[in-house]
Amino acid sequence: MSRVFTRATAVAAVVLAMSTAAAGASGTFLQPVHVLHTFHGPTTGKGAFFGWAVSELRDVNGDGVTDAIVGEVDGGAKTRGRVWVYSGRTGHLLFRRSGRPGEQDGYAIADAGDVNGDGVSDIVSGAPGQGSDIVGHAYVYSGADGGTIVRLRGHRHGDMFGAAVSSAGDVNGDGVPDLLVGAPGTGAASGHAYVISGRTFRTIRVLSAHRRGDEFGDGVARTADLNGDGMPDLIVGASGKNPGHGAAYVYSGRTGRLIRTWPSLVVASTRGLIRLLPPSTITSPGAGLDKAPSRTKSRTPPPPLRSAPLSCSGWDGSPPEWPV
Ligand SMILES: [Ca+2]
Ligand SMILES: [Ca+2]
Ligand SMILES: [Ca+2]
Repeated sequence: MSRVFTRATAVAAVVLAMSTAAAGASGTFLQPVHVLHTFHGPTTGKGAFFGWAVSELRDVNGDGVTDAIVGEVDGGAKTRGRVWVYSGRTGHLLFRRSGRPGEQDGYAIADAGDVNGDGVSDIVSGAPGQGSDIVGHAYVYSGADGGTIVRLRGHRHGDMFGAAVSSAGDVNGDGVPDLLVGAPGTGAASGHAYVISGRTFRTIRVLSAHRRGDEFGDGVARTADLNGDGMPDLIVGASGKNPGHGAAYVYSGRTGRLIRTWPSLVVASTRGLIRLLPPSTITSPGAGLDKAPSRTKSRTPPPPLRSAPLSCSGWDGSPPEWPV
């Protein structure tokens, strides 16, 4: 991968948009926001990249308030990577997990839904590691106690399995939420995205754009049921597609059929709205991206963002509705 590292934050903040409130302890924001909690990298300090990935998590401690997950991709001895889970109500740490040496656990994180059927949402965390001789992994941790439910292993060296993770929703209708794990690969690899059963952890389907260097799978997400078949559908980003532009692919969650392709880079999706970066912004992958995996860490400052992320209709792909 050729993109430079641009997310050097050591702080993750949970913020609530407000009309009048000023910025809190995290610093000064351009937008009017009220800072609810500020989480500092607790132990590992410089170079740990606490805050590399963040996600909300459906209430896991039963206080009725949504909780938070923070990834610390290089934290711990030998870049194990760490995953921190905090109470959204109090900001207190609920539990912490670590990967194995070199795994970079917490590179990507998401609410997995309740995979083990205990009534509490669980956590999926990507641990892709670095280097062409590394096979990536993805963990599913219990949201109730942080215990490891499963450690999934990639399929080949250098596949970066776990560089992006998401719940897939229940795409096979067995009542258990399934998983979506991206493996964009390195160098000229074409990349894949794996749809994995949340019940058996066997691969249901492998998605691929079959184009070398596309980095297909470096962003993954589930979305609403866009084709009306009653199953959630899936989005996969391929930022290397058409160098400097990227592409996004939407698949039927039920059949894996390609529904739509966008010639831009997926940032995030929710409820049928798909946020895209227009090509002119792709030179600054860390600016506003939810998932901007990069293997080349550099102190090079990012170039200025030349335009804003946009939202498109997930239903019909109609043009951007408003800047975000
Ligand atoms: Ca659970
Ligand atoms: Ca399922
Ligand atoms: Ca569907």
